[in-house]
Amino acid sequence: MATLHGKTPDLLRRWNGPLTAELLQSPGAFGLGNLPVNAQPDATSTSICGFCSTGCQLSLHLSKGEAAGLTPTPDYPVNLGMACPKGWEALAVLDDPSRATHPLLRDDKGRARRADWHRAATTFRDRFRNILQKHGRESVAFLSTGQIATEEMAFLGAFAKFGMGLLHGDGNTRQCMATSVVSYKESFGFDAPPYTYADFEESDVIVLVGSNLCIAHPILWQRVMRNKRSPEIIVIDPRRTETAQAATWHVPVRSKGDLSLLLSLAHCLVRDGSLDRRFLSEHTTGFEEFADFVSDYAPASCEEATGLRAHEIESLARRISKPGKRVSWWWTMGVNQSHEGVRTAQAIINLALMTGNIGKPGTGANSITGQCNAMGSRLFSNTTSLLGGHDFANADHRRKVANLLEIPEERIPDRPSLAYDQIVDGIEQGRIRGLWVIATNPAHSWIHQGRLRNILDKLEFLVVQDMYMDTETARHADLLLPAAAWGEKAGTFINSERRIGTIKQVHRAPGQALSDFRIIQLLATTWGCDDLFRKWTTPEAVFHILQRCSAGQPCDITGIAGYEDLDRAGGIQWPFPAGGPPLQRERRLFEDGQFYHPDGRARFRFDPPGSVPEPVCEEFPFTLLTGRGSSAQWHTETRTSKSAVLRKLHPDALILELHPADARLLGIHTNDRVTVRSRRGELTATAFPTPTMRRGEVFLPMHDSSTNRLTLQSVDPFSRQPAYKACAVALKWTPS
Ligand SMILES: Nc1nc2c(c(=O)[nH]1)N[C@H]1C(S)=C(S)[C@@H](COP(=O)(O)OP(=O)(O)OC[C@H]3O[C@@H](n4cnc5c(=O)[nH]c(N)nc54)[C@H](O)[C@@H]3O)O[C@H]1N2
Ligand SMILES: Nc1nc2c(c(=O)[nH]1)N[C@H]1C(S)=C(S)[C@@H](COP(=O)(O)OP(=O)(O)OC[C@H]3O[C@@H](n4cnc5c(=O)[nH]c(N)nc54)[C@H](O)[C@@H]3O)O[C@H]1N2
Ligand code: SF4
Ligand SMILES: [Mo]
Repeated sequence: MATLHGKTPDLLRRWNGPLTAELLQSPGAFGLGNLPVNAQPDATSTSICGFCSTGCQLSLHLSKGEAAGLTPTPDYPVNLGMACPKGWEALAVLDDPSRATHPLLRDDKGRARRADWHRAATTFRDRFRNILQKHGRESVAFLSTGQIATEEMAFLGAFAKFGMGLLHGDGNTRQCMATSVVSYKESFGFDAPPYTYADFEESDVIVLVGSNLCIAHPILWQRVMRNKRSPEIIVIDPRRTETAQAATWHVPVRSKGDLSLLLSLAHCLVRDGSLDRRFLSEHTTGFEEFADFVSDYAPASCEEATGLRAHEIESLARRISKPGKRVSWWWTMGVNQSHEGVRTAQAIINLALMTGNIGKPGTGANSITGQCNAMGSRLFSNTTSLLGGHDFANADHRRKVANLLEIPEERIPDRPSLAYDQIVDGIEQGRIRGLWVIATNPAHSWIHQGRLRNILDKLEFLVVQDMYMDTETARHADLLLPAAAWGEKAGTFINSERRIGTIKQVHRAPGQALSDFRIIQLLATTWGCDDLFRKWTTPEAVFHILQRCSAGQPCDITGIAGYEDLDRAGGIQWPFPAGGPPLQRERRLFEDGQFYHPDGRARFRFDPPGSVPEPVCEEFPFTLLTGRGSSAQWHTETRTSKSAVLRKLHPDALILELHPADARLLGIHTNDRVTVRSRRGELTATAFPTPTMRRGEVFLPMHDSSTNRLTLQSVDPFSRQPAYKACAVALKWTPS
């Protein structure tokens, strides 16, 4: 509460209490709410970066209470003074004419008109309530995100499910992390990435599967570079990516050949007896069945599926099982975004278990998250799991959380939400008629986007809550709620290694934009359920509520005193229970070999590989891979396109990468225009023939809004995560 800028304490007290539409109309309300009240003029503040899940800390240099510049924090245990271009440009993207500054409400003629918050909140209430009354609680859904503060996503999920009474809400983490969540839950008994970043530095063999670290997590690559053990760095990726080129060995697996490859590696380990027998017998169940199952996967029989020679598979098997060597496995979207993502991720976990490479320095079966707060959304968004990693379907869990929150138990739904793709189907079939989208841009990022865009227009009422007013999704909105962005609000994020860190308000939100926290508070008050959220007054108050919800769970964080404690400690990794061991800066899980299943043992989970949902054929002879294009581009580019510096760091054109031999056959040269067509749509791109591609495979970055016109909606059956990285396309040279 340092600088109140002359406002009366009384107004501040009111501001910290429940937010009402009336209060928002009081003079000066926005001035006060959007001033950086926790920032001392001419001082330095800190925030965790709001782009990727690495979770670098940035030091924000303040002038008159607002950030005038930033530098990466030298002694933060994650980034050690480093940042990638997006982090350096984090402030630059905040000031832009396309920021949403006022609520916008579509009138009868389809024109978006400015509205005040009172009108916006009452319209939200009346329109959604109307739909719910007519069509029942399953007729309205929300789509949340991994890119707002934990306290905001918890408030959102709690208001939507306990206050509005909705049953269905999912988030963009489904596009990204659902596979890891399900694989960890099944294998370990809880969604628990086991590692700490120091493991990158302490490993002898680092295996990256479907992970382009140099582009997607550049500061984690810097951590790899600090490894003094001369590690072998193996990249398993169909493309010879920037990371593969910098590695010691690239394994150019055929796209979606991973499961066969990983099972074949397991076959070799069983055959050669390269196993940690003691670990297997003391800490796992199901190994014997698995050993039996992999007997069919001799390298010679996996050549076709993997696109690799048997001797390459044998060589890889030897490298990952050298006695006494610390092997760490890391995976990202090349694994998760697949029709068989869960079993592929579990095939990695199985290899780590077989070789005892878990719970020790430099080891682990490690899923790297993507968005700045993907881990926060996995534990606290109240979408697929109940607050704190609890289970909606478990009556004891519902009772526990209801007691902690002091709300009636029957407010908590007794089943989990439909998944994202099922919500989309529900809209298409007319069962879902109202949708609230927060901090995600599905009209660009969702798979088979043409279908999605048509479906959005079928909705009776679409509310979009975003920091910009012109995103592909915002353009379809009936009501746009203007959100303050990273830098304009407080809260916490949880990074890939489970480290919780704070974000702070150091910039004034434009116009009448409010933090997501304040928007939800206003909507809850207007809805008339603010009684349920009496104690949810500030982000830090909510943090304490969530700590209580975590008590006794694997993610117990009851030992954290508060935000200041997090800042003092350099972030704190979960778990950190009250009364537990003293804090250490770097901590990994499973050091005692105890997993979270009731018997304390990890499970072997496996299935045979299936066929890809859309195989290539004569008409569509190429497999399209998609992914990150450069370290300067973030997803749908609503933010990164606003920085002149970042725009200079990648090509303007949409680049299609393809193998030179394929290009030659089609008469395509560098910089030629090429039409790329799938069964669902087409686009035009600029050709870049490059030997980094495999024959028969082509690559497009996901940052262009046309890429997902081509992709095929298909999902992993266990996680319902979309398979963005393989569909069949045709190429045609096109005159420019
Ligand atoms: N600059 C930047 N950084 C980001 C993001 C961003 O948009 N821009 N997004 C963040 C988010 S949310 C995420 S989830 C992460 C994603 O981080 P990554 O997963 O590392 O990024 P991608 O490029 O999507 O996919 C990684 C690799 O998977 C490979 N791949 C495709 N198919 C297969 C396959 O069948 N097998 C294997 N083994 N590999 C395959 C692709 O060739 C690609 O190189 O990045 C985060 N960081
Ligand atoms: N083809 C293909 N498609 C993909 C992928 C792929 O590899 N290939 N990857 C998938 C993955 S892993 C992911 S994570 C998704 C990402 O997909 P999206 O989540 O749709 O992408 P973003 O551009 O990050 O969208 C975030 C939105 O939130 C807004 N925003 C930013 N900060 C705030 C805030 O504080 N409050 C509010 N209210 N709004 C805010 C931004 O302006 C933006 O509109 O894309 C997926 N789509
Ligand atoms: S690596 Fe990720 S967290 Fe670090 S500065 Fe870059 S975008 Fe931000
Ligand atoms: Mo992601």
